Amino acid sequence: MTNNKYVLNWIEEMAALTNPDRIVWIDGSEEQTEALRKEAISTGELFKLDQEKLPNCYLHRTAINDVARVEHRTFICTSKKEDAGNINNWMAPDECYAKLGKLFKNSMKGQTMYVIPYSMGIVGSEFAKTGIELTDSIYVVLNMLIMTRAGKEVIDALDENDSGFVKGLHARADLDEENRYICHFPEDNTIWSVNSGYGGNVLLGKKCFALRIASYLGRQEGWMAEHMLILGIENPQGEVKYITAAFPSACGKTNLAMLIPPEGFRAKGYKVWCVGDDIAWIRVGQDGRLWAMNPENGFFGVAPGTNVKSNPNALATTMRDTIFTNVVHNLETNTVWWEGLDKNPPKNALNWKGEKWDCESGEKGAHPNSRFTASAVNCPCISPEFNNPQGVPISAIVFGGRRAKTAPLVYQSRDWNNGVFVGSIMASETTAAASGAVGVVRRDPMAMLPFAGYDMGDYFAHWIEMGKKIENKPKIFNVNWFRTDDEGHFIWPGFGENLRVLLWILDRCEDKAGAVETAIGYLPRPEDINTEGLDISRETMAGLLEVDKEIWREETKGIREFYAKVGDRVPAELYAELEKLENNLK
Ligand code: OXD
Ligand code: MN
Repeated sequence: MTNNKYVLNWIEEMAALTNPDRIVWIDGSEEQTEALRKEAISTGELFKLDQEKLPNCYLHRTAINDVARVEHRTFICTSKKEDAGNINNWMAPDECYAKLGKLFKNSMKGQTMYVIPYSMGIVGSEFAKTGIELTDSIYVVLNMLIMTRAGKEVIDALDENDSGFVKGLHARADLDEENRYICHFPEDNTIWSVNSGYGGNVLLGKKCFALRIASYLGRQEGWMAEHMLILGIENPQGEVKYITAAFPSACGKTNLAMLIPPEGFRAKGYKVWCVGDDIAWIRVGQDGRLWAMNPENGFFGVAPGTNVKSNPNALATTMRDTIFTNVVHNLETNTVWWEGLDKNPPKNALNWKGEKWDCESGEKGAHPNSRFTASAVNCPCISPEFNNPQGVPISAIVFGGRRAKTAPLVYQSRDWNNGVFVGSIMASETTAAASGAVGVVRRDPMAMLPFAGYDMGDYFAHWIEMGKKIENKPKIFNVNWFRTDDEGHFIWPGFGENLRVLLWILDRCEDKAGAVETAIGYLPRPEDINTEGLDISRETMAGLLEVDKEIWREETKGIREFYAKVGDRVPAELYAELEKLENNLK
């Protein structure tokens, strides 16, 4: 497939370590892909679903001890511990290679090693990057073929003398939880993942490369890899403006990325276009603006809760060419189901573990982290710019979290550094849906807590530095769709209605909307947000936009504690912003 000796030598070395019976290059052809599906079906790794109702759709079940990302087993292996920082787990590279080397040794004996050349971004574009994943799992191959641009064209586009590709090695080995490791060697462009078969740990192009390794590269090369969706809003005049947004998990990120405007706005001609639902690679364009591109080619979305109301576009996307993982198998119709899809759980069905499932038992049928892997091109609202190698110009950056009382529905930061501060203090409160205590504040700066491939303080400093290079800076905002009343009910209707807030944001970017200055930044007045057709009183809007100084004074204490935990590389600019906030709250 290639004469690139860096590629060939590395594969030879990894094959000597893992000892597969054969090595197969993935070319991306339909013939090879179909042969792999057939093989996976024959071994029970995949189940073919009803091909009339769900063409080219399959079901997979992971091991029951292997259903989510394992942050406590995820390591950043830089030669100096301080470069990985206080937030990441760290292991010395030599120690890690030696430790995992033992786990990889002969792990592919009797099996095939698949070589997947893949591109994050449009193949051959100056902003794309190449990776090669070696894996013993057909499930990984088939998922990578959806989530990335993979196959022969990628290796053909790699220069013979290019050694800068990301080297990913994955083996399921024994799926032993105690020996599960997801390790990153940013100084070597290398990722090693062993003893897992769950997507987030093994689809190495996603979190491992496109966030952890890429954030490290971005800092060196002067760009940013962010855990952000990208969406375009088209107004009735046909102009499209783009927003990127970062949210911690369980805040409806994929739903926002594929938002359907409320009826009245649709009638006027508003449209929302999805460019990406999870990751944005962002750089300064020649025009002095920030440009964002989605390095992925598909969606690895959470299934439970996806339904015709919450996200009709995602649901439509999964109707073909999709791999479902750990959802309910409806045996009557040979289709799939998950909690929150509809009110008709199947009577004759298997749960995510493959056991007979009684929908009246009160036990969940789908795993709460069950997933769909679906092709971006099948999304009804995929942006016409999705395949533009330049990406799209960004008007606004939005941060958000799940806060019952603290953060108002929306506010605008004062300037770039203040906006970086707003991103750095991002947090979510735990919900009853997650295990553990309810209402505990978890800090998750820029939603990057488990994804920054280097010290978090340095990461903040990189944001500050980037600001100096952007002539036409996007404005930075914070949203909170999750304010609750005293009975714990959500006040803001959310879903498609969130467009109303995004429109205020875009208007602010063009100085077309009003705001008042408060202790935390600029807030809309109730009348600044278009609530036409919405059953929400002015008082309720005023409540959603309230900033309680007492709660915020408490908040600043939590921020100080968090900064102390991040360590001594938190830039002075952010401490200055924190002091300003403390003074404003006096
Ligand atoms: C994801 C995540 O799966 O952020 O996208 O955990
Ligand atoms: Mn994510």
